[in-house]
Amino acid sequence: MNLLSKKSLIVPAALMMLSAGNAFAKKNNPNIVIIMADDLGYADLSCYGSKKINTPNIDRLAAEGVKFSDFHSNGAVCSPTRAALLTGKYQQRTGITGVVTAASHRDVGLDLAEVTFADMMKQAGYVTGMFGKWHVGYPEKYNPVYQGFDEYIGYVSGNVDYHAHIDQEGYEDWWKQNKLQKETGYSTDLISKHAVDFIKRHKDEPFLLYIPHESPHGPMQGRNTPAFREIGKKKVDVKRSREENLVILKEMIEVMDEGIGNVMRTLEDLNLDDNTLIFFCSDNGGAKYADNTPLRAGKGSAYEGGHRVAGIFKWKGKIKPSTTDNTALTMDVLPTIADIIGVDAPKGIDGVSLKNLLFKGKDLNDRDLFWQMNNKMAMRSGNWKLVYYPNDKKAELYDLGSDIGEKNNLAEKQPQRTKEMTEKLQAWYKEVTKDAKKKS
Ligand SMILES: [Ca+2]
Repeated sequence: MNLLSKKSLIVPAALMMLSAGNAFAKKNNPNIVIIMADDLGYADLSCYGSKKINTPNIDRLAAEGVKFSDFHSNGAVCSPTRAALLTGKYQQRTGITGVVTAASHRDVGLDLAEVTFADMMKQAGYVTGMFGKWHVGYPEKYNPVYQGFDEYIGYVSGNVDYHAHIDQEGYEDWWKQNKLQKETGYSTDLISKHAVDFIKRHKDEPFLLYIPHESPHGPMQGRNTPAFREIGKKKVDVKRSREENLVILKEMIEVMDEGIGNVMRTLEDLNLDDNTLIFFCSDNGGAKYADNTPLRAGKGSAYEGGHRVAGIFKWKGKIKPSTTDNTALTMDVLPTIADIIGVDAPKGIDGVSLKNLLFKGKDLNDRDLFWQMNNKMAMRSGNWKLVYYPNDKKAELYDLGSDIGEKNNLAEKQPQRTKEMTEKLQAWYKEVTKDAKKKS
């Protein structure tokens, strides 16, 4: 869809008619809630093995839904995964292949011509709200309200001071719709509060609620950590021991879990939980203080620790509680929603619907999956994992079935498989970047 045709969707009169008609026709369509943690370690939830961090509410989502052991973020850092979530495509097609940084990317953003899941659902008659981190464009013209979200409160950078709401470069960064607006509070609590308020206000109509949390991305700040960023000043580091930071990390994740619990209870109190799909994931692997056990490396890496993340879908009465080792990616969320609400997904997407897996336990068809971040690339074909460094033309091959920690490089023992996978990975990269203008 080009920019012109997308813009034609937002002609107010036409949209009002469309919304009214669809809202009536699809009154029983499920509400969709998408919750994304930021830089959460694979083992930083108790339901994924943490012995230190208590996440009873996310644990309940996992116990009452489908818990993936092999879910992946499309990127190993923030912005690329968000571009893939929003569009259902490999992010390379959108040009957002790296972090949209506060220092060097203040004038780029996700092209408005991209059709996001919010555009798709708005067109299907949903009211759409987003509370939290955007990170696919700083300028006002790339604000979420121009990408299908009726309501937006949050920040557009990669991270803000949790109290002062100032980005790494010293810019004020807390928005209500497309305007900067100061608000007092701890960002994780504000995000949860606005999400709950949105549900209460829209309980009588189908809604999409996107909750991209700041937690547990740095800066490491709990509810009572004083603000330390100031407008006009670049970020400063607070000196603390690793142990002190681990205490704060635990609080950051537990406060997010508490807010997710408030969202879940609000849905239950309003008798919406049997008509609401909730999805939870992280945007990439855990960073410096995270626990990614048993995976190798973490955020930014082409090893599993960079991109294998928690992934949970819950829908009371529709999804039978279970665990699955099917491999899925962030870009599968959009086509899954399209399939569930009965609309056509936008053309040219790469993700696949997980509906039959979620509802019927039917395994996904085999498919090759690919990652690329700066000078690192990776590919999965079943349990085979290729890690490739294009600058050095160096390939590593792992059998995740017996070596989840990617310790035993089999590239020399299996030259043919390594060669074939490398060629497929290179062909994929050529294809997904052929029409894309690189933005980050
Ligand atoms: Ca992140």
